[in-house]
Amino acid sequence: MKLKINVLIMVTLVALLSLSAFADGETEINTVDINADFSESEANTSTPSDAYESDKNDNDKEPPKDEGQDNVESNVDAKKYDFFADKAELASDAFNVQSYTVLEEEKYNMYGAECIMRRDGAIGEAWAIFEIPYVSEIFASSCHLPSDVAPMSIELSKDGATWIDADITINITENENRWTRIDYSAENISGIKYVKVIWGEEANLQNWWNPYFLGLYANTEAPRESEIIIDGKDELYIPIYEPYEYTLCGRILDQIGNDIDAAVTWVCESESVEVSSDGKVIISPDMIVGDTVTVRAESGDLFAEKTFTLCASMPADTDGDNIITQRDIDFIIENYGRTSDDNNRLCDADKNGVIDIIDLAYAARYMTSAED
Ligand SMILES: [Ca+2]
Ligand SMILES: [Ca+2]
Repeated sequence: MKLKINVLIMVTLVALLSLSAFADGETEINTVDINADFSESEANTSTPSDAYESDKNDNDKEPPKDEGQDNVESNVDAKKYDFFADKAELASDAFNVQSYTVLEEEKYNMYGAECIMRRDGAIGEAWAIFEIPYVSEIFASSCHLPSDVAPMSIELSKDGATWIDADITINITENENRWTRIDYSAENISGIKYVKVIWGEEANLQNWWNPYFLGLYANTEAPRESEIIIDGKDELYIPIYEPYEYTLCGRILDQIGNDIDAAVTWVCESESVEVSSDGKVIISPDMIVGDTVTVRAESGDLFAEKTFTLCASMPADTDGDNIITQRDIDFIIENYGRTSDDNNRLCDADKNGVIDIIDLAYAARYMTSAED
């Protein structure tokens, strides 16, 4: 019921607005059926949805146009962009935003848009976030009451938590007989996964639906190697009895933080350890506990360095965190009765070649009760 009332108010206001906007114009007065079933209109999303699917599969297109509508009047060449969004359902997150199917009689005023986003019936803060991994360029448009033009803003984020202002170019087009259109474009974006569209503060607090967001288009860049991460703690724990071998673990990330399936090459100049190019660490018998070793991971022009402190590990510490916890006990029990091999050798605390009661008792004796 409340929705219905809101809808009636909105439709009435739009009707009044249309009359006002066209009073001096070429008398294209919108006729609005105030009995129109809004919920049915809202539910009718099959066409825009189909259009979106079709757009997604088309690599070289213009924003969707209505037949006979001069939809794109922008100075921006929209051809190079892929369609991304014109409704809230396509957002990964949104606040105070709804999708609205543009009425036939509104389409001229809305530059031919079939569906738009607008505030969800309440003035004030409103935004929508779109996930566009590797976005490199943006083109967006909004439509404003001529008497109430407050440009939207666009923010960008790599992780969805920290946001920066997009460096956007704004082009405002005033039209005597239509709502004012604003086009937004931004280029040279890199390392970004999320685009946030934020509604501006309009002067007229009655017009909660203003502005209409017409759509978002974007281009993307190719993933590329951007950063090397060397995993592991700062301490390199060496089991007391053996085994002189560790494999360093490094990962290559692209510009938005996704793993790239490529190997790093390891380099280390140290007297305490030898490191093979694939990351295998051989400990010298002369190793001194407390020595530090700096390793370098390389891939192309990228590199990362990390300094480890060499420490003596505890027998029966099966996971290298240098404390004995229930996790180590569980792993010893899992391997109980087996002979020592590459996978379970750290369970063999006394190094007699078998994982048995001695190893379990040792681990139990030195277990730290708290997991931390
Ligand atoms: Ca442990
Ligand atoms: Ca043993």
